[in-house]
Amino acid sequence: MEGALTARDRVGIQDFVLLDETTDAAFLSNLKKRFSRDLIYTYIGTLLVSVNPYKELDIYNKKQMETYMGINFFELPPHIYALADNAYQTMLTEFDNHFILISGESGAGKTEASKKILQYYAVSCPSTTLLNTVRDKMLMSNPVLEAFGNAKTLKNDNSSRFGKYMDIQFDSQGDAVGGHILNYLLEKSRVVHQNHGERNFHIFYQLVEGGEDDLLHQLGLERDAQHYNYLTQGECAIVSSINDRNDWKTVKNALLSSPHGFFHSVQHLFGIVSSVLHLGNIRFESNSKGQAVLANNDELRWLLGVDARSLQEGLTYRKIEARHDQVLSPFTVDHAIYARDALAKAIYGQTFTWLVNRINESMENKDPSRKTVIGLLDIYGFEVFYVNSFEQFCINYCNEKLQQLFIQLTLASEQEEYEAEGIEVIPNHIHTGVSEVVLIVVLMMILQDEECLRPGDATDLTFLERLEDKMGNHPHFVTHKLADKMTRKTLERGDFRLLHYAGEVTYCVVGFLDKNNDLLYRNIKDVSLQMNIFIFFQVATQFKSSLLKLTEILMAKEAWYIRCLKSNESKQPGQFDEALIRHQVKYLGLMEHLRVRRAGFAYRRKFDVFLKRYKPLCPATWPHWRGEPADGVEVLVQHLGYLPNEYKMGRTKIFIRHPRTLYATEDAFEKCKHELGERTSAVYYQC
Ligand code: AOV
Ligand code: MG
Repeated sequence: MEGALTARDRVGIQDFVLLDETTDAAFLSNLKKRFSRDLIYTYIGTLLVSVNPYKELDIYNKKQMETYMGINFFELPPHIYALADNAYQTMLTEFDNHFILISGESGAGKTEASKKILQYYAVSCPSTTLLNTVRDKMLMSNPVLEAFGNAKTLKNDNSSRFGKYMDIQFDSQGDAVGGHILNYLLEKSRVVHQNHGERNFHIFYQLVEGGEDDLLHQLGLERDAQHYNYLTQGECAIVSSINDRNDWKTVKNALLSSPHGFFHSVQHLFGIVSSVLHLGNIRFESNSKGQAVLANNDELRWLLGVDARSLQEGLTYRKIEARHDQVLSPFTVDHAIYARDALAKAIYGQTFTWLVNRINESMENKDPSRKTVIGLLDIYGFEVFYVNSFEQFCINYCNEKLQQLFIQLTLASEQEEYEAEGIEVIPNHIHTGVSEVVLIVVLMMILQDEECLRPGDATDLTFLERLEDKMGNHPHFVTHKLADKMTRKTLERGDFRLLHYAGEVTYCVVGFLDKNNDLLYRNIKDVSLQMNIFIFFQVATQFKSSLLKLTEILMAKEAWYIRCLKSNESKQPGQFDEALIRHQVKYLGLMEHLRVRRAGFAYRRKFDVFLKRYKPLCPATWPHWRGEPADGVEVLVQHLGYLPNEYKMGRTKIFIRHPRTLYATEDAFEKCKHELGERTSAVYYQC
């Protein structure tokens, strides 16, 4: 006992469910104690809390992976491998679908977590040479998509600028047989504009810094990021934590070495990337009539597969359809720049979609036999900058939606399950209603679409005025008219503030309608069609419906959660910023989750599943129980000496209050399995 207490004191408690008191202070103190010993993982039941260490820890090697393979969740110290393994084992034994929801704000460690899980499955699943190729493709997809979809922001040097949901498909033996990626709303505006201290997508710098002399020569590129308008607006092309040359090699190898050479069009891909850079260097000047003309046209010849004349025309004239005719109306310089940037964004966005499609084709499972999946969700985290625009609006809405899903799935389902099982346990009032902000944002999106479609005089400001009319008095929505009264903080005209679950964010409405429309001028559209580029309308609404679909996909699966916490804002190892972490613990609802887990039962299993596993522990249930599974479970737990307050029998499941009761049963099972040898597992898996 003495020894156990000392160990607890030293490394903290591995599962918050076992904390003596469920106060914020106790929670934070346990987290801090563990963090100071590089123990970044802690459980709340089966939920995994992870604190970003901002340094490499020696806990992700093959030996560690092997240690966690096939173990019971609570047997070893908390680890992301334990969660990955538990989801995998449960999928195999119960033959159903699962997903792992990884959440947390920008820079908290979501993408790293999803990579660790993928690597774990790559190593731990049984393998054959054929299946290795599927696995390689899945692993290979990471550096490629990160190069094209991630960028340095002020929050994170490798920030995901798209949402990613990846299904890993397994056959009944547990072999990974296929994969599929769904991607969400790439932040295309970054292609043409970066805020101070931020960069464009990694691939541009990788190509310019790391590309071989021959390749750069063929593409007409200079080996100097400073030469490109689209790479220098953030004034930080070189970042000490990023090695673009090395990353180039990794990405290129991933693209070229992919099995079956499905990336035969790699050269074309780099051609498109370089076209975007050349496009960005096209400048315009005003002629004597105030019309835009190209100031330099030597860049045009480097633009892949596009007729230079029609592009030049498209960038400087607008084609208007008259009754039986077409009229060319000249652009001003501002319009021309707008048209150029719109084209660059469209090209890049479409290239990204093309990449995802190629990766999906290569990972496609050709075998129609039954399979189960584990889905991995890694999206862009909640973010607040000095100036927040349409992109943050969409990203934060997405996080708000997922937080709502988390609450719905965990707290509400916990309550619903107890109710369905006829068990009364939860004294706390749990708020499970639709988030206020989600409702506001949906209304905003409807109004925004209306404004976008309104001919004539709709502007960002008229949109904001309509918002004020509709929602002027809403406590979660504040504009400059009401700012002083409501929050005593002033807002600029053109700003509005939303009170998100993770804090308040002030958005600048400038550019909202335009970014939502994502339009290309008519004749630029014609040019883009030569490159097979699609045009999207009403971005926010489309995003909303794709998130709705995602929610449906997730709701049909069994959920596992990883909640990532950012340890400090300066991306430094060893710094535990208490205020920052307390804030995240609060808005991620971790204390609420803990209280619910404590009020209820830490473990639950269907009667038949529980009986299947543990029946060797009781002579009356072994080798066969002839009656109802519930009665068998009752006989079994009586035999094991469970006290009445340690468990409850629901309608279809047994609920065990405390993990330690289960540990004891598991220990007994392991011992018994050992004694009975192969026979037990054979019977267990047969059922
Ligand atoms: P994010 O995915 O949550 O942010 P990342 O997973 O990219 O955040 O993590 C940010 C950085 O933190 C990484 O580049 C690593 O340097 C470090 N890091 C995170 N997890 C670990 C870990 N387990 N061990 C060591 N270092 C880690 V965003 O995509 O911006 O929302 O949109
Ligand atoms: Mg990320």
